[in-house]
Amino acid sequence: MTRRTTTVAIVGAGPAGLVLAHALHRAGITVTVHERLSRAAVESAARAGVLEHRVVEYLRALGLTDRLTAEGERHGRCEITCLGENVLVDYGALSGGIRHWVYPQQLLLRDLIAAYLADGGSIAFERPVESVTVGADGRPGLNTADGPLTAEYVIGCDGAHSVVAAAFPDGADGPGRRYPYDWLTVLARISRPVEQIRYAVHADGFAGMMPRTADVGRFYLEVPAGEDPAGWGERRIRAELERRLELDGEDPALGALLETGMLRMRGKVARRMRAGRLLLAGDAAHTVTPSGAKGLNSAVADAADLAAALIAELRDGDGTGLDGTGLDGYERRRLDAAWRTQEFSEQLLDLLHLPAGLPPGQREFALRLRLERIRRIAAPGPEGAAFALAYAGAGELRLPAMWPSAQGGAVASGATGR
Ligand code: RFL
Repeated sequence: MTRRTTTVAIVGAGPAGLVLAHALHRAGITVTVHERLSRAAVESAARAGVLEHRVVEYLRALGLTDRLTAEGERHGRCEITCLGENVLVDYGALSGGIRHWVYPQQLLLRDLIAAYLADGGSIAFERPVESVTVGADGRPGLNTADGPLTAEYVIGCDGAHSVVAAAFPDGADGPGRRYPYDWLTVLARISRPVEQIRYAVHADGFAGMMPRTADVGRFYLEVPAGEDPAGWGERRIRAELERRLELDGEDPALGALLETGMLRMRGKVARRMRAGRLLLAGDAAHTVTPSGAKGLNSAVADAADLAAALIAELRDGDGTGLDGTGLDGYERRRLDAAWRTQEFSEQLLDLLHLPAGLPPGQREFALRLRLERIRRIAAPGPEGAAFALAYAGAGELRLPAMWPSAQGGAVASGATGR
């Protein structure tokens, strides 16, 4: 059997893997992408839907936003309800015009896959990577049903249970937190689009309503950690959502519940994102709760940084990067960014949930304190601006130096550094 080789072997065709594959392929680097699932499965799993400003600008520079900007919606306001008060956070205005795009993750993946294949790239769907190896010469490889493949670099974009992370000689595992609550997740048909994200801070637990498409919304309900979904029938879910979110005639009416699930709430950051020629990006290195809509966005930010660094390394042999932006600094840059993201998400979680086990008689006090913080982030001033910039994803992701729009100096991490 002939020995199969490639330059960069990417494991996983999620947001991180596909964005990385695009950028490397456009730079003329030989890439292979292995994905465990079928193309149909990748293109149909409904997960995230809120894209940061800087992520969309990056995708735009890669020419990947035609459908996104035609079919997606711009959002610059959210509302937080607490103790009967509905506080509008106009983060688009507070940040000086930085807003989100709402576009479901599965549609983005569909677009990325179609564009990559049209560019001459190929993806091995239904080809799980069974194991990752490192030869005596330090050269990595992987094994699939098609046999072994060796590469210059193997990149783990394979999500929270990464086989690439598992192959790090000293492990990649880092500290994590299991939150004292879970989120019941609901995808529901709605009578009209969700105009803006609504977070409800409530004595009986948080609830959230997020936009997705014109007739589908994403809903969240806080439940105790480890809650059995069997106890949550459709009637109970509807009643709790309507009560906690204070849905009235002005809001979208809840139609059929299309999908319900239980999200075990965890945050985790790997200790390492690189071991020699093995590297990690996205959920393979860090998982964050959906509270601030950062998971997909962080995955793309990792991929953008790694693409620029790998292109510099492979084309110019520049691992250090004259300006400190090379492959050698990838792990440090992205672990720092992952911790900034965790910290942002943790602050938001703390705002949205009451402390675990708080007796009912003390909940109003805790809610009133939260209302104070909500009003502060909604008000013009340094705190409102800082929240708005971090929330909407201000700044720029790094384009490879060779990209036409990167001329004049790439920006490593932008204003918020996440
Ligand atoms: P992914 O998307 O998990 O992709 C990893 C891919 O790797 C494949 N794979 C393998 N392939 C080959 N061989 C193996 N051995 C493999 N093992 C795994 C998998 O099949 C998969 O296709 O990781 P990536 O690229 O790092 O992207 C991460 C994001 O998908 C994730 O962070 C977000 O979905 C999180 N998230 C949200 N993020 C946001 O930014 N905004 C949101 O509003 C948001 N909402 C959400 C979310 C995640 C959710 N769930 C289900 C966890 C809402 C939900 C409900």
